[in-house]
Amino acid sequence: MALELYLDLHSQPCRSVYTFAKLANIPFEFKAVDLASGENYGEGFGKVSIIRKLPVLKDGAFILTESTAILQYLVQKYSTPDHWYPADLQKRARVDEYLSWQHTNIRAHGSKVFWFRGVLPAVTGAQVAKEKMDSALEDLNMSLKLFEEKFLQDRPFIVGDKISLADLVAIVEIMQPVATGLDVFEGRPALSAWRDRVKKEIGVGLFDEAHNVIMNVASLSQTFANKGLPEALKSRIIKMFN
Ligand SMILES: N[C@@H](CCC(=O)N[C@@H](CS)C(=O)NCC(=O)O)C(=O)O
Repeated sequence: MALELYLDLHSQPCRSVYTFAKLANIPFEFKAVDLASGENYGEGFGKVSIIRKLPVLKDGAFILTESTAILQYLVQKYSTPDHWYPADLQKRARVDEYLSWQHTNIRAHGSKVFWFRGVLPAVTGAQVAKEKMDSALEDLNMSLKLFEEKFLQDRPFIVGDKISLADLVAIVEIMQPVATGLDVFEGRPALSAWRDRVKKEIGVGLFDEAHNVIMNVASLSQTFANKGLPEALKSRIIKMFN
């Protein structure tokens, strides 16, 4: 039975899992879950995961949540090329270090900027207050600075000469605020050069395929503007907004 991946490609962790599964030629069934309509809060998805977040992997009766755990599961189950998640203790630890750091840094900050610039104005009919927006952008800039200075330094990729899961997860996250028209690469030549290398390794076709829906942020905003936010998401988003 083919592996099932429950995904919505508007989500960064879903895009990481999707892109990696495609790159590694892992056969899977794409189980689309529409986060914008709150499908993850429905009865059907509740049987798959009570956490109600994507992505989710289902391998027979085995269900796994958390994108980084899913990526590590795929690497091990399909014995993918070593560079993705090196067997070398310290190189692997570098990948793990980034995968642990990103959740509350680039991913969280990029996501906030995405909501503030790309979605909330359409939903609420108002721009996010300047000081809130400035603070969100400052957090994102700080994360990107740390990414360059601590994780990338002068190496082609995070662990050295070869692309790993860490680079894949990082580029996908960095594209989230970029989808709102924010050029985070401007004035960052090292980050731009790294992005080009990562994109080349992934393949421009697959990269664009994975990012198509998020690049169409106007359509997502319109969906929310027409239908409102799913109830369960609304309170959390409003907290972020206020
Ligand atoms: N740490 C989790 C985060 C999962 C997550 O937050 N997924 C979001 C999409 S990016 C989601 O499903 N949100 C639905 C909701 O909260 O209603 C991972 O890496 O998989």
